[in-house]
Amino acid sequence: MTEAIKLKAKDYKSEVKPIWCPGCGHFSVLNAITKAMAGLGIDKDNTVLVSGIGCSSRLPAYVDSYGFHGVHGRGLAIAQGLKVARPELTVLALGGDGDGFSIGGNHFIHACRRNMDLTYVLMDNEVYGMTKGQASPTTAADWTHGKLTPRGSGIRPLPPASLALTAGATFIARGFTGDPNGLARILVEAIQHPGFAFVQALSPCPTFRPEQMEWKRHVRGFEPEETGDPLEAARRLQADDGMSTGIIYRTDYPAFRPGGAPAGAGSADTLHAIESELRI
Ligand SMILES: Cc1ncc(C[n+]2csc(CCOP(=O)(O)OP(=O)(O)O)c2C)c(N)n1
Ligand code: SF4
Repeated sequence: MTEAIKLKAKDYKSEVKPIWCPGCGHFSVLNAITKAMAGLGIDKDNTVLVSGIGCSSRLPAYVDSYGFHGVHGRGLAIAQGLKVARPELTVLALGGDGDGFSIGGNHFIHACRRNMDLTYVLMDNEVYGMTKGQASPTTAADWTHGKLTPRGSGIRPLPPASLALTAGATFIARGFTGDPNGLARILVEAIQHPGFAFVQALSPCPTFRPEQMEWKRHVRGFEPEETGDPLEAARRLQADDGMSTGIIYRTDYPAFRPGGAPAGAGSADTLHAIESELRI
């Protein structure tokens, strides 16, 4: 019998060279994903990376597995359809904060509550990079940028992890591209989680948000790291400035299967309690 050859992270990279700007955080997300795939010994032939549109959404082309570079904001819709049709596949959906929370926001909410067994990586740089620096749903209200938002958008940013918690995601984590090993560790756990795993990767855009290069001075680990209590997770997120990293919340809840309510599916009471705790 021949022994399976253990692949290294570099073996999961395709021959297509990324065209991201020098210093873009998305390079580190690519490294973390390929490290996680190698760590788990993931079978390339049974793995699909699905994305929308944006600089971040180019990532599937750079991984040597199956991929689908989809339509703007529709990565999660495609990924969930794929998982229904081929439940045996490992499915990762990826994209930016513009892709996932503007045009794709509705899909995100329903993906959280549907709890299909897949991983969603939000590469969050708080800007539309590909289209030259418009404010996104995670951009601070007072961020000014040239002629596009000379006085800021004036709109409060969405909190990704809190939104995921309220909508019912069963695994929620935040990583930082300045710590690709930490991000890879989170991704290993996310991919193994039997439900919808949401990973927010803080991924600076040096071209349109050069000030984000300072994030490395502000990120820190969540203390204590993880809870399975949604109200405790809500309290911690409420007190957090968005710069704490690690696994925030993980719970067991039956993953979606087509054809009816899963055994153990509960009521909306918990989600309502989280919502009032977070006041969003
Ligand atoms: C239907 C549609 N609307 C708008 C666009 C233009 N568009 C392309 S990428 C993008 C936003 C990308 O930002 P984000 O998802 O945050 O990714 P980043 O480029 O920052 O990695 C927009 C608005 C489009 N391609 N299709
Ligand atoms: S514009 Fe920003 S997000 Fe896009 S590749 Fe350049 S640094 Fe990365």
